Amino acid sequence: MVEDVEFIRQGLCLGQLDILGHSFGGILAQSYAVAYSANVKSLLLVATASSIRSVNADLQRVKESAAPATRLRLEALEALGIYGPDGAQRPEYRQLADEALMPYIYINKTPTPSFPTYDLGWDVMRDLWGGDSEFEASGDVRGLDLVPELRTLTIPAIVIYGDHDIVRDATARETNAALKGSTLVRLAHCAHEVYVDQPEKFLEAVEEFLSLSREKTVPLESHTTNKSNSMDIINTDLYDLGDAVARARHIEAARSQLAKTGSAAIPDFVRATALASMVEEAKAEFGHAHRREMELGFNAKDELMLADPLLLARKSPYRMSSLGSDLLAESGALKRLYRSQDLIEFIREIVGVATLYSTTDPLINATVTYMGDGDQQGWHFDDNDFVVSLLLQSPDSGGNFEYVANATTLPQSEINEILDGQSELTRRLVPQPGTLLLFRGRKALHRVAPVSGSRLRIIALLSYDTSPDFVYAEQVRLNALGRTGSTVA
Ligand SMILES: O=C(O)CCC(=O)C(=O)O
Repeated sequence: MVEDVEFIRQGLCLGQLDILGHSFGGILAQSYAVAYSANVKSLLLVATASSIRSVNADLQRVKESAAPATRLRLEALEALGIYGPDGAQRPEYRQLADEALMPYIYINKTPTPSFPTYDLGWDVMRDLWGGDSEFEASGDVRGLDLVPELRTLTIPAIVIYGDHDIVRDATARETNAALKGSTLVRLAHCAHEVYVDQPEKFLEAVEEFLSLSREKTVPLESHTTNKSNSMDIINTDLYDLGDAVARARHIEAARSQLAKTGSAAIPDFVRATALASMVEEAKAEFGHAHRREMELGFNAKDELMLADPLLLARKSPYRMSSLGSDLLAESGALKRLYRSQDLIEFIREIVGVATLYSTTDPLINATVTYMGDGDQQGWHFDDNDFVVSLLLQSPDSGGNFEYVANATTLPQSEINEILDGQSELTRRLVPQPGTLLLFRGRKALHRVAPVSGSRLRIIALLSYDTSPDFVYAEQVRLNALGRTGSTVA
């Protein structure tokens, strides 16, 4: 199919193309862009996916949400074989599959269901998609995963989908994260046929994207969240992430520090002007931060979850104030840095994971904590994979970051010593303002030692996860921010 597109491009003497692909067409558009990137000016991906893994997860959700009787009958027909002797899908199966799919196809303009007798190339469909179920692609497309190759592209791209789409948030975010600098647009009240359900909003997004991508000097910016250009924030004098050699050197240095010590400190990562604006932003919101004074357990993980109940019951003090992410402006330096694909890709390569995403949690994605005299944050493991901290302001003294890497597999006696402040494994860091600090908070037992003096310790905490749809438990939001919803209580 990719070769067919190229054949048509050449046959029509077209130059570089703006390619828009919807649904399966989007998979074809991505495959073409990967094979012929030099021929693609921009990529518009609508209600689509970048891996069959995600397609199958999307379809599974659709099937699971069908009425129980429909689902049972679909499965019974699947066991019998969904293709009839005429080589087409059995009409009853096709009708039930359409019924299950319909709420995800249109929500505004549901056409009168007529269930036409499909006159398609069933043989092609069967080879390509598979013959066992409409809800699992198991034919030739099985195993297709464009994500690694999409990461190598530098083509301007937009990913559009609906909030009622077959395509789940996680699927759209997978594509958005893979395509450097791409824009993500989630249309409200809109299902899979986005151009039918929300034609005006769809066209507006497409037109704005095309006009921005034509003005080469204007950085692409999202309708929603992904400000792509953060080079005015990152200190490119020291960290020129646009230069492949320099970038690889920084990644290697941080990676080896992480492997040796369980954390990687990247000093002066943000420009002095950006740091000053982040401090100002954080100070301006201090009055809205949630104050907590409580004792909490250390949130045991992995093997430690089976530890002695007495150890699990050990608590440490939390005295601090935290600002929810919803109170930081999306256009501010902190949020822009947090959401920047430049930063996310940089961290992803340092920590050596296949995928890394900002969290979809509305309250805990980029947060700020403030600690005054006597404040501290008790020993704990994090729920998400990676927290990256950026110290904004040092206190007069104290407030060191203490941690023990890979603590989830330590003997219980060692955990007791860590909690008692007696373990020799504990490392202490005194971060400086502007230092980006990476640590595997899910595996490292860590705390912030008591602060002293009148000057606040102010730190930004940027949460990332290898899964695109990570959100924190309500109890975590309640403990940290005193609320679970996005308005101040
Ligand atoms: O404030 C810090 O330095 C560390 C914060 C922390 O422990 C966390 O985010 O889990």
